[in-house]
Amino acid sequence: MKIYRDGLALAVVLALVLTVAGCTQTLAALPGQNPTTASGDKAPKTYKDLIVGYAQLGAESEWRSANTASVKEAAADLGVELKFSDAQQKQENQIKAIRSFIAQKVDVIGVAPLIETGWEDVFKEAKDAGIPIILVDRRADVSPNLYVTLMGSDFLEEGRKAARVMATLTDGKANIVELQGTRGSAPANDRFAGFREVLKDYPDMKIVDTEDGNFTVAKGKEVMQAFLKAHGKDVTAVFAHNDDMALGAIQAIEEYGLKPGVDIKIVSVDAARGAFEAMMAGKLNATVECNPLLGPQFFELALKVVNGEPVPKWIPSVESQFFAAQGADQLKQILATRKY
Ligand code: GYE
Repeated sequence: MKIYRDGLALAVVLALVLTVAGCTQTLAALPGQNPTTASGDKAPKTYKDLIVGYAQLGAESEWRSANTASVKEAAADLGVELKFSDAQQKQENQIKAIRSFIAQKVDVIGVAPLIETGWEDVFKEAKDAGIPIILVDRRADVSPNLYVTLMGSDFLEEGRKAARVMATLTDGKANIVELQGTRGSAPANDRFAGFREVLKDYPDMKIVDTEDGNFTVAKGKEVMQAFLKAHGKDVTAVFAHNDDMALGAIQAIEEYGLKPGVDIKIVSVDAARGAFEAMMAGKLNATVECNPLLGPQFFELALKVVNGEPVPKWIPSVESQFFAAQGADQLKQILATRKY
């Protein structure tokens, strides 16, 4: 019995140690950083001492504009010196921006990686220069020691939520077309997978077509037009990986002569202003929230990191979901409290 108990205690201690080691990381080991304050020989840095580079991926959606605004506003409020770059949805531009931040010897680099792959080399260059990388919004497929933390949403869960909402809206029977976000991006990969995970429980919900709509209104519309041309009135539901593509799809459905939200049920992700307006007009049925207002939290983390404080390896955003069925009055009230 005692052996069992001791063994159990050891296992618990080990598990705790492993959890802490796996979830948090101090940056004390990175070269070129302010040493820990514990030694007392250097005052901790403040926001006013910070120079931060932010490699934004583009301006493709309402979500992205809100994210950029949040980062810029927070930097101005806190007095952080921000070097901001917009890569216009091109990975090579993002890589160039990171290299230029390294050359300028910024304290921390924030990156919202366009796609998951292709970051290993440039992240290593940052690490060699002693500059910590914080991933904002999207994951990058790199060894975990090449970034300090990831802050952002659980995209898999967003995909699951969208499927559950769709099941309710369609009584578990639907011919779905899917507008995917940018191919190879973490949110597109995970929303795709999470949606299918839940659909396994609904044999009468079928995905009849799926295409990349690059998270934009224009591409969402174009792809939806092609879906309608190929499948016509067989389409009964749309899952759009973001609101902007759903708005494009709504235009295509109306031009085709059908009623979005009625003839074809539509569920998207983000919960941006445009989605609320479409829900109030009864054209969009539901949207799963994905929070872009990451600026204040990003700089808080950046400051902790340069001061050698431990931070969790992933900081998930807290999110909700909204439905046309809540009614225009309630949606209007909610919208009045939102920043995006
Ligand atoms: O859902 C979409 C944007 O990465 C979470 O990117 C973000 C996604 C968001 O373009 O609208």
